[in-house]
Amino acid sequence: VHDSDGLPRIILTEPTGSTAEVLLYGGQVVSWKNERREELLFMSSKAIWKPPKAIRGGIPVCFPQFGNFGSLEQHGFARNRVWSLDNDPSPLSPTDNQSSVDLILKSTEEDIKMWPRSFELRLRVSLSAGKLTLIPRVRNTDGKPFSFTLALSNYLSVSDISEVRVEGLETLDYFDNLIHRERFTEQADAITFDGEIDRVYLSTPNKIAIIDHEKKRTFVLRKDGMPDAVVWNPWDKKAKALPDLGDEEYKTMLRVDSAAIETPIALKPFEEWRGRQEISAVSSSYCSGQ
Ligand code: TA6
Repeated sequence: VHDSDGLPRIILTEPTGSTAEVLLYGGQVVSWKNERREELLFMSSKAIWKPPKAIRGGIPVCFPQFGNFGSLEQHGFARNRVWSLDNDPSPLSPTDNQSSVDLILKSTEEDIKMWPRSFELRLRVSLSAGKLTLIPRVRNTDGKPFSFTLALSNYLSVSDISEVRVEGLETLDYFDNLIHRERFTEQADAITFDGEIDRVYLSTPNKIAIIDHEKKRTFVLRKDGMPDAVVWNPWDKKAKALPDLGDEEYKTMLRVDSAAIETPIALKPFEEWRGRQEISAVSSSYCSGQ
């Protein structure tokens, strides 16, 4: 664990030389570099690395509420809390602690005032060659059932948003956050970007490809237990309105979240939900539709 700008972080390494950095603050991945030391995740140059502000970039964890789909603050409070190292990650298999870390956030008295349920939120972050895996788990440690919505907000670094295509969401229904969450159906071919987009795609397949032609790189997002996917780019007007995002930085980011939003996840007392997402970054040889 090493401590720069006052926020303790864990650095994961693996034999081919890629690295990842995870903060205890927010349980947030803030960097994932490939073996050529290229940063694969977007981090705003104006991100505010100071609690209680959420850091704009990497992979914020939105829990127990996504967006303002509920009564809590935007995106819940897990991303604004300091998590701890989880010394009892069972029943997940033990891992070598060089390329994997287990974090935990337990509800506090403070939290219970805001969201009167007691929970244990765990996150395993594992790094392997060309792949970053996140396994979120939520255990209901309360005496009564509760439900939650959740998202892993993957800020991906792209060369030029107008050169990016997303495959895997064609023909799906989505909520459009820009039009009072009205429901639409996606067209039949890949999504491209020429303006602000803020959508929650529903019941998506487990594989979504984000193809960045210029950087000759494709991200493949595979997910289980999180049926929905958020696609967000603020574009120019919103980017200027966000104090923690550079005015031009919408051009080099795309957020594609693994999420459970439309159908909140319901847990009985002492039941545990587990999700999984894998992001892999593959080179130019990847042709779409594979
Ligand atoms: O759908 C994603 C979204 O809710 C957008 O509406 C936008 O608000 C974005 O998240 C950023 O939210 P944040 O609280 O991180 O500034």
